[in-house]
Amino acid sequence: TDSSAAGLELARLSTADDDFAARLDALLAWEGVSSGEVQGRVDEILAAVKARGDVALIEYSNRFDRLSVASMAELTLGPARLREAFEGLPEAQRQALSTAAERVRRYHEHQKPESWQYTEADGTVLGQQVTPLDRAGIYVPGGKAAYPSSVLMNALPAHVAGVREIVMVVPTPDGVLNELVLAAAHLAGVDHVFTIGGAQAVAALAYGTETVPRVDKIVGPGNIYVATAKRAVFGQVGIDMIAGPSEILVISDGGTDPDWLAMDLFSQAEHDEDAQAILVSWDADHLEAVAEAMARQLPTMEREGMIRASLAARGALIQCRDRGEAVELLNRIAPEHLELSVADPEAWLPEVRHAGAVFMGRYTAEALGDYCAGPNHVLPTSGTARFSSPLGVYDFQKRSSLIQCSAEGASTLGATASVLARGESLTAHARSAEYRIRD
Ligand code: HSO
Ligand code: ZN
Repeated sequence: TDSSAAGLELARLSTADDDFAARLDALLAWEGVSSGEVQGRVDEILAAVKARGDVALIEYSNRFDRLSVASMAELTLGPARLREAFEGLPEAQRQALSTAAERVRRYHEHQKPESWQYTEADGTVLGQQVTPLDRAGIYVPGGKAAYPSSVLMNALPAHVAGVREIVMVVPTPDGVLNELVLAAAHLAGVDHVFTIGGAQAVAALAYGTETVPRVDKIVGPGNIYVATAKRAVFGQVGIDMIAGPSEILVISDGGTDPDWLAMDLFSQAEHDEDAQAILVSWDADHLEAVAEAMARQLPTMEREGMIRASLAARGALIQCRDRGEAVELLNRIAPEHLELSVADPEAWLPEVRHAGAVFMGRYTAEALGDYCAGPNHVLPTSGTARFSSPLGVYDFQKRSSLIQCSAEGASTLGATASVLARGESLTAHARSAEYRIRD
């Protein structure tokens, strides 16, 4: 790490350096593996909840969240309690949360895929029918990591998809409820909430207990125990992607206010000490100005320590030669968030091949997308935008293929199927097809 502007510990890279490729690799490296010890403890918790249900759930919740409950009723919140949380909020928060929910809902309505059918020349109808999951489970972390915005982002796509029942789990360390989280659950169509967390909550959702209904898919972020538990129950239920630390890549053409860019980078860095904030520009003076703005603004940040730590560990300012190199870099990085802080973002778009979300132009701060613009903020991290997409309505649906043969279709297809079946020596297949051949 090099010091740039005084008091700012932040790596400086240049594509002109001989060791650039190696330094970039080191910067981007992220290993999200859990230790054998965590694995062992998670396996034990999963097995206990599977075997003993509610009793185990209550024991673990009392132990890990320092509670003293005797029944699942004390760990259950119904729709009335969620509504009450919403109604008890100050007017400004109620308004903001409602606006965000409305925008996010509308965006996801656009994502709804249509079922389709077409008819072959022989009269056979073929198609695809889209159906929602019966039940989805939303994991919401407890304490400081509990983001009401994430409740909206995880639950609303499920709601829009038509999921019949949305179950939310959220741990309440020391019994403290987060009213904003409950209010967001109310707006997002969550049916019931259990105040449980950790691997035991994942187990309850995956296997079901006397009280907690078994779900078909578990989504939502969590700590290493939650992530490990989700990996372990995958197959029994569906899971969303396991997210790594949040990242942003900002590309600036030099025309954006350095203070704005400094704050955009900070907004990612303040999430977590492993979060990553990278700025790329071909304008050296501009990079200097942003570094200066960062050094100047840092002491005004409530999370100064966190920001410093993540910038020092994983942040960088990268000087490139030109726009073409910036495009190459962005596709190499495949960032979760890409801010195109440039005059003509539309012109860049055709060249953006890998990015979770693209924030186009100087006015489009990631923070707006994090809360309320409309698109989902659950995005592929750590370069997985190469092969995956934001959380969406499609994650709460599945597709069934449809075939309805006409008599003529069965006859002509029967001939083809028969030949292929005999080639595989599967006689029943062949004869099943052949019965339907008309002579
Ligand atoms: N940037 C985060 C989302 C978030 N930001 C929630 C604030 N609250 C995930 O990409
Ligand atoms: Zn954020």
